[in-house]
Amino acid sequence: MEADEWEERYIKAYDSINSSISNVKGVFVAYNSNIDAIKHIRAGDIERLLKYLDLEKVQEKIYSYPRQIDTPYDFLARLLIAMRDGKAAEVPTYSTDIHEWLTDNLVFDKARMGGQAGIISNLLASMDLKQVIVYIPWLSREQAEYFVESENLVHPVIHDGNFELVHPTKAYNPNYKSKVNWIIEFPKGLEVKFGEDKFVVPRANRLIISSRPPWIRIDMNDEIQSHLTDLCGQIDGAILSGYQMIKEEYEDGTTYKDHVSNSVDVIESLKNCNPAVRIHVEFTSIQNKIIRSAILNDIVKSHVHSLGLDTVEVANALNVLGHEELAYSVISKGENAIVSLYEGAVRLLHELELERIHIHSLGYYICVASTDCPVVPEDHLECLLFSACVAASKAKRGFIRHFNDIAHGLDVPVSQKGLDEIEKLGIYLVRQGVCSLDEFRDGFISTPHHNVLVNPTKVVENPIGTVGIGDAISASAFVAMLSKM
Ligand code: 8BR
Ligand code: GLC
Repeated sequence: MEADEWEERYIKAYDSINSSISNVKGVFVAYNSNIDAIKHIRAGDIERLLKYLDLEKVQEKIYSYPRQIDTPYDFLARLLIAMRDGKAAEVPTYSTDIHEWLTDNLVFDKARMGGQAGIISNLLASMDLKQVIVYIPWLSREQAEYFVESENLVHPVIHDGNFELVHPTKAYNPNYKSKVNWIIEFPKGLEVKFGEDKFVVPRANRLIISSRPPWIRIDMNDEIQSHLTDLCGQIDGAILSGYQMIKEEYEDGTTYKDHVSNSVDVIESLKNCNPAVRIHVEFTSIQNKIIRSAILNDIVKSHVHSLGLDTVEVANALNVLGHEELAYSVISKGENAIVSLYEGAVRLLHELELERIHIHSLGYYICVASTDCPVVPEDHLECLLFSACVAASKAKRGFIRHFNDIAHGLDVPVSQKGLDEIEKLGIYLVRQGVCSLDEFRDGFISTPHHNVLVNPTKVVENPIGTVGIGDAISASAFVAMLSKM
């Protein structure tokens, strides 16, 4: 299909979801929210920071590739790597020193809602969904103020022994502190001088320094958990994220196994009283392979219906599931990376016993759905196009405050690069005898084992920001799907 035919389909998809979205009764969202301190890197910023540091030590750190941030050297090394490659990265820090150093030396431009669950619940509430029930285990007073003021956004609390749903600003615990992450956004084309070296940033992207204070726990208050079944009639689906924060061992003697099992209990209680409920997990970058494997094998596999992730995360997932070669080929810049991505998606769908897996990349999405997925492929494709429209609107204007704001994404043209990429996958699938080129160009392919949906997206030339777009894509496609069930 040509770009102009896709444009027409985009308009149809937007109209279609606009009229079906009110079918969704409600969505439950947990666990992670934090405050994002956002800094946009401008010309001269890096050179200024480097003035305070020993260049040779920074270079050594670039070679050793720090996996956690303890010092300004670790920070500069990971920032220079991310900028040089134009790649997104998220690196944890366990001390508050780096926060203080950044506050003194870099100064943030603005503070925003951060964390996948925080970003997603604000987006869905702003999309005028009937009810968004968000649960954050460490909701502090300051954090609560970052939730949009909207009547459809509520948080469970126990008041005088009664289970109630109230706005997050009425549900916080005054004893809790806030988790602050640093988001360093860098623009495409920025020239960076590093000693004798010079490079130009190839793609706008961001580095996240994720603070991991010791009190962070991915678990649910027992009393609230015992009332989860009260929500059964009020929700069609749940979006869960934040599992990357699970640690191998805790100071109180518990281990990741306790937290994994609590997470599974929550999922099972949500499903028990309403078997039609759908569970989506938003995957992310997880440095620790034991935790990454536990999330996939013990939480996602056989408990969860839907998984959302980007291409690097697909490679990471394949890697811990024993498909190292395929993982490598997904992130290689080779001609056939998109073919490997598709093969990887198929493997993840079947091995993790999912109903759908939605992969977003710059320029196209691939979604593989099981044959018993309750949404027909034609409708499912509309959900993906709708989510690309959400992404384009967010990249272009930086915010979505009402459902109608999503329509701004329609003005962004379909990516020619994306169309060229997916054509490579089409040729491969035709060669394999999976479908004809015409069928592929229609965007959905049915096979006896699964259905495949592939679409080009709308890419904003100079995005206002990139943080949270992946969350917006996955969440909006998932709720659009709920609206079509
Ligand atoms: P993650 O944050 O999970 O990596 O997801 C980011 C997603 O945002 C990408 O997969 C891509 O689809 C989308 N995106 C980015 Br990055 N820049 C964009 C842009 N300029 N226009 C539209 N979508 C974009
Ligand atoms: C991760 C980060 C958070 C950021 C979010 C955006 O959850 O920890 O800081 O807001 O990703 O996707």
